[in-house]
Amino acid sequence: MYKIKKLENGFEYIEVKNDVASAKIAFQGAHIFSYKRSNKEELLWVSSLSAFTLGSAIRGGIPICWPRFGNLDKSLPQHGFARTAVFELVEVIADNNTLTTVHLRLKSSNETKKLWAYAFTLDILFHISNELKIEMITTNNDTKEFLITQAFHAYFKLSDIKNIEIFGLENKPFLDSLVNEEKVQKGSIRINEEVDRIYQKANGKIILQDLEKRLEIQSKHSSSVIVWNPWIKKCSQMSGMEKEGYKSFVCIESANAVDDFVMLGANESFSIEVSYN
Ligand code: TA6
Repeated sequence: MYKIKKLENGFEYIEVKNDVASAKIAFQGAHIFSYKRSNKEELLWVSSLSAFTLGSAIRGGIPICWPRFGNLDKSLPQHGFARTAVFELVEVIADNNTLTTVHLRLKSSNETKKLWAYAFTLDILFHISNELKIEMITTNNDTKEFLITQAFHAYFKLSDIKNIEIFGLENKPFLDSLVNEEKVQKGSIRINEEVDRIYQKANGKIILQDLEKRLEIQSKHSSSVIVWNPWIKKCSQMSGMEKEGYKSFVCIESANAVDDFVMLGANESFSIEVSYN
């Protein structure tokens, strides 16, 4: 079952409910901001100060960074423009009571071409069952090739940042974005300061352990993973962020970033996929 809902300010989203899970997905940015398995807690963190207005990205959930991750390319907004663009609904498929697929699409327009002069189609498919799986498919409808970097910028809800441990990135090289230095991960990851790292060659399973709660993150066609927490100072300076928000989320972002960029020729497509289980 699904319903299209509208906040008083006209902000629209789709609410999905089936026998095993529920989800809320905003048309703006194809931005999922709630996923919950029937017998489990909410997976995604959303700031209580987040805007739900057109033009500003929701602080939390899973923002889609496209056609750029980060701010290396100054010609585009940080994390690209898809997260504030309004997607159209292609279809909702609910073949049975335990899996619902929501298909949203963004096509290039005069507006997007003012920012990025290419013809494209961006399809996002959410498979909502007792796991959450998301596919992001870029199609180059242009006559010229283009480059993309991208990410599922997922904010995971925590008991407390001090309780978590992240496995699966041991011995992986990473770019420490805070000091712009290449380093190598030693052991598992615990967070007790600001962290902003882009792991490379990272295409294995990632485990987020939070006390007895265990989340498995598996991606396809992606070998970059960003781990981010703004900690105290940065958190107090960010838009739509609670002062102590850093205590209750961590971002683990499956991506194509830095050297793991994607070059797409005319009429070619590329799909990145992630599942949370
Ligand atoms: O993914 C980590 C990061 O790139 C950080 O550097 C920080 O800027 C974060 O994203 C949030 O970015 P935003 O543009 O949503 O404020």
